[in-house]
Amino acid sequence: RLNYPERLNAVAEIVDKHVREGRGGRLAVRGPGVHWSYDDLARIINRLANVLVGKLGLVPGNRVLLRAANTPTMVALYLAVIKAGGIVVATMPLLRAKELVPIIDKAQIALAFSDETLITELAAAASGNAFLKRVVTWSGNLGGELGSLLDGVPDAFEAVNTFADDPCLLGFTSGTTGVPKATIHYQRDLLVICDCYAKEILRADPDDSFIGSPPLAFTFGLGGLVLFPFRIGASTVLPAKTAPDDLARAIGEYRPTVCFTAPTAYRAILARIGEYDLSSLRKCVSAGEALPLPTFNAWKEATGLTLLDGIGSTELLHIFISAREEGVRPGCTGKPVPGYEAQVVDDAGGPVPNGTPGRLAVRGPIGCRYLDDPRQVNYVQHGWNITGDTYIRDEDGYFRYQARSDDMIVSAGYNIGGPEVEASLLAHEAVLECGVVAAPDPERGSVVKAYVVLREGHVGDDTLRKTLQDHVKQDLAPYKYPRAIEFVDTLPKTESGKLQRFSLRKLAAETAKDTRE
Ligand code: 3UK
Repeated sequence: RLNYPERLNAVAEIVDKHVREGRGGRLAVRGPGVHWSYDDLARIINRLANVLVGKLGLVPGNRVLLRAANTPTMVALYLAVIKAGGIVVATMPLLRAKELVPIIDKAQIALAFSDETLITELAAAASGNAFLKRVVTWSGNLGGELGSLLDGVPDAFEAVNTFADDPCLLGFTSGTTGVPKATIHYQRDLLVICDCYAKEILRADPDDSFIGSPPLAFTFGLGGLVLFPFRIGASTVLPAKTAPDDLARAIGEYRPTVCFTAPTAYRAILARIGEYDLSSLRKCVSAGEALPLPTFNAWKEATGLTLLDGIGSTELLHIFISAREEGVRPGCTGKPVPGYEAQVVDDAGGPVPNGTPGRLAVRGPIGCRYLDDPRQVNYVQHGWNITGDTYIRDEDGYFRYQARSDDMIVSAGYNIGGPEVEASLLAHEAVLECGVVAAPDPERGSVVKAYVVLREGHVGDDTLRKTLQDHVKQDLAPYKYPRAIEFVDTLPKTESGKLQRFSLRKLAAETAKDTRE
């Protein structure tokens, strides 16, 4: 399956191949004002690669920062850099100058591209920076400064004859503390995730059309919205906006068949499901955080579709444990993706028995390689990738998520996973969203504290607090119930759709301190 030649340029395999083999007329990219065939896409990539090499002096191995929402130009630039043998560093659109600086410095970026709408923070980061020499902007589709550079540039560009193990992207992790970590990925990795996860689990076909919300700077989005569709000659849809409501409307408008987003977006769409036409969808993938059983059930009931849960990471590029359409075990993430092995281990790295919680260890065709980072030894131990998640493997080989290992709540000697309590709360009709973390407590060390966003029409008072506590006590081992419940309007989320547990924990610690004083 993964016998790639020694020399491999991923873009030649995922875009040019379709042109070469007579499929160039097929649809590749749709978006506002854009309807590109594979012929169009290949030509645009070639022209951009000619700009990169001919006008901006890119040589293979150079790192190029890209900054934009998920637009057709962003996709084309991403692939042009790789076709020219460069290394892409894509940044999350919402990052501020002070968050961009460490990325520029760590990756030693000399050349950057930015959509005009996102230039302010990049310009601030670039000013006085020792590495960044040139920032090119564009507007709309291939317009503005980039458009001028494209004038008169030839349509042909021979893919740089890279090695399969030449680096082609640096994925920065969204860590909450310290210097950001950059994970190195190689030309072949881009094909590996298509040929393992997408081919064996997702099983889309060339007539499928993909849509979703994760930014391309998040490798969940890169795979789901670019590499997976293009590998098989299917198409991708890039709507202007991708908040849950916009995504749901775009599904009605473009009628795509495959959707990639995070559980929180599926919940937000469910809350207003009557307003949308989702009838074109046939496959829906959920990743980024645990998929609670009530969300899985509600999606099934509302759409008839099985949400395909999968855990992936920036370190391993994409999903390595996944549910599959046949034999889904709701409440579990699933089984290792073909090509990968997974086990649950103790602190010494030895496997624990089935049914016992421990650290998730994974190995397969892609492994974690940080760029010049002492934290490499934390992620890779004895040849296994330690993802930082606590899991239980059951008798049948299904992996059940517990929590990020750092997030496990220890209360009066019990280990409690916040996500399990969240899933229980979400099954109650009053609860729209929730986050469960440890709050410091003088007697128990910590107590379970829930932050709850209510659905319209419910009032957050002591009666409801008691009702929710009783609900959890009925549903789970009683010691897991949230001793503290706070009703809030929103929960802090990252740009990739993850609950910021760190912020909630901090809040819980501050509140606990205030009430003690
Ligand atoms: C958590 C999940 C439970 C888990 C990602 C798909 O999320 C991605 O990458 P990140 O580097 O975060 C990795 C961590 O996120 N997680 C992700 N998916 C699940 N936890 N169930 C899930 N289904 O803690 C993991 O260690 O941001 C996801 C594809 C590519 C990705 N980069």
